[in-house]
Amino acid sequence: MHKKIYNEILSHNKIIIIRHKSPDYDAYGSQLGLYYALKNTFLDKTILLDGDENNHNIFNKKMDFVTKEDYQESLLIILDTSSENNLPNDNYKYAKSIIILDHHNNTPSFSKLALIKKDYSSTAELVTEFLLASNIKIPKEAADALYIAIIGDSNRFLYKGTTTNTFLMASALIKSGADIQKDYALMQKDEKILDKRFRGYILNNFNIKDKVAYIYIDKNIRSIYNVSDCFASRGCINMLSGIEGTEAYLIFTEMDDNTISVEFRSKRISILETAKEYGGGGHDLACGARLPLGTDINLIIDKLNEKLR
Ligand SMILES: [Mn+2]
Repeated sequence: MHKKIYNEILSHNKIIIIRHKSPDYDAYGSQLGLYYALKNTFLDKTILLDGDENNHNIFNKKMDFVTKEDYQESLLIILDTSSENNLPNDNYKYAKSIIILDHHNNTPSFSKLALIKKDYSSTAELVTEFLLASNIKIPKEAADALYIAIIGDSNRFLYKGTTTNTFLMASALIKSGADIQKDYALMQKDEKILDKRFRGYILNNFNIKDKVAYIYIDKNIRSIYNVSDCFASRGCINMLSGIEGTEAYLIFTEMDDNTISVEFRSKRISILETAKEYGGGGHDLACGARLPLGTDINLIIDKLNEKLR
């Protein structure tokens, strides 16, 4: 599979690299890591970055302005998602060819080349493995981006996907020049005062029903604390971990695009099927979905409690 992907890259002069919308460190880091590595090796190829931006972009590199015409001429590489409704826009439909590299538990239906390793800590782990297997040099900028991505998704080698291979890849990245103290410092920026206070709001206002802790964040609360939708949902979900007597925790957030985002987390029991029932996806213990505004969230909580019983 590595060889096939390598040949596909070789045979295209124009390459667009994207990842899921509302990018986290793994999405951004994989995207930029692959970008810097390919750019460094294939000097005559045009390589473009596309996708929505948020404050997880600590990489000092902005996305490009990419048109539908660009897509029509390009090989598209999609990272860290295999699900069409999780892409930043619909232009993937026009791409000449598509490669997917992902570690989520979904089966893609729209690509001829997909490398999916659902047991991997991060997409960056499999991007690093691909680069090493293909003898593509990993320049320092790429090493830092990929290292941050692995750290972000594994929560510093804490989560279940962390294996000997994760450490091998991290080791290779440090050998390639990743400055890990600088990377940690980048990830640990001070938080805005209102962001901190918003965390307090969550801790003071969450609900518990049977085995599920949850909170519903509406737009009004977001505007009082002036927090972005991505911070309120993904950025704060860990605030509800470790509550005695619970098995799972959820944050429902009214998003800027007028959907409700649900972040699902579970301590032990897979809840992925429940996320998938609502059109979402992800991992067994950490997944997400989008719901139309006005959805009765009690139904989801009841369904989850059934599962956890
Ligand atoms: Mn990921």
